[in-house]
Amino acid sequence: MARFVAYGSVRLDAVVPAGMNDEAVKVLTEGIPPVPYGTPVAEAFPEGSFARRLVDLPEVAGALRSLVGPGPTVDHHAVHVRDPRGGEAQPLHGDAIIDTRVDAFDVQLMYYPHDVTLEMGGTLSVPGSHFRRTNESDTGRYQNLRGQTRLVCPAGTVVLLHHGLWHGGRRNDSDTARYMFKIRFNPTVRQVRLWDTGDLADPEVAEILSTRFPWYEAATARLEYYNRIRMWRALTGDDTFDIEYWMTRVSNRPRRVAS
Ligand SMILES: O=C(O)CCC(=O)C(=O)O
Ligand SMILES: [Fe+2]
Repeated sequence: MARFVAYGSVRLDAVVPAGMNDEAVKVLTEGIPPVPYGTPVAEAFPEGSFARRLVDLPEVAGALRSLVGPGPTVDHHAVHVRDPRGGEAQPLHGDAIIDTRVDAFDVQLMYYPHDVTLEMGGTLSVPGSHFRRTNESDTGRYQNLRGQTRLVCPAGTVVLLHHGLWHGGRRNDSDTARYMFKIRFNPTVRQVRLWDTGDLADPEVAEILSTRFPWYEAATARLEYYNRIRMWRALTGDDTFDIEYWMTRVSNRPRRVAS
């Protein structure tokens, strides 16, 4: 969970079995019926449907349970195809720049049914960018950022993204269409200690939350650390958690009146 807070995503390689990956392209091409915002998963994806089997896979269900909790609803879902020799990349963007919640977050599931090679237009993302909710056209001006990752993955990979993470489908320079199925989940419970918290006191937590990415500048990176601490406090319910006193410093508002 600390890694998710620092990086803004979690990647589950090849968790979807080959049989389902084989079915996927046909199912995704035919289309998954759209649902209105806020539809419970069980209603959005009927028992036995492809999407339901996908979200019920133990690794996927476990990660979703830890991140958004039980009974999430579907915000929207979409199939994204990067056409062979498509000629263009999608501009870098965050999906939710107006969403500045601290104590709740949405999760975007991205599922890749086939191997994605470097040429195939895998989703580019910028680790640690999810707290920078800048205007979409400002974000889109960046062509490449140090530390960005362009997804190369085996068939059946699922990536779960924080709603603020900067990302974009890359240009597909191969002869094969690249498929990706995305589902955005909204929580319906408070996102507090929903995961296995047995190792909360492990010093590695603070170390992971202090991860530095190559695009960070020395001073403004504190904005990232500060926002991670804020998110970690919300996730754990521990209002005393801090690293290097970053949050303590900026919340120091003495009430005592000098005599
Ligand atoms: O096609 C892609 O890799 C990314 C599409 C996208 O931006 C999204 O699903 O939010
Ligand atoms: Fe997007």
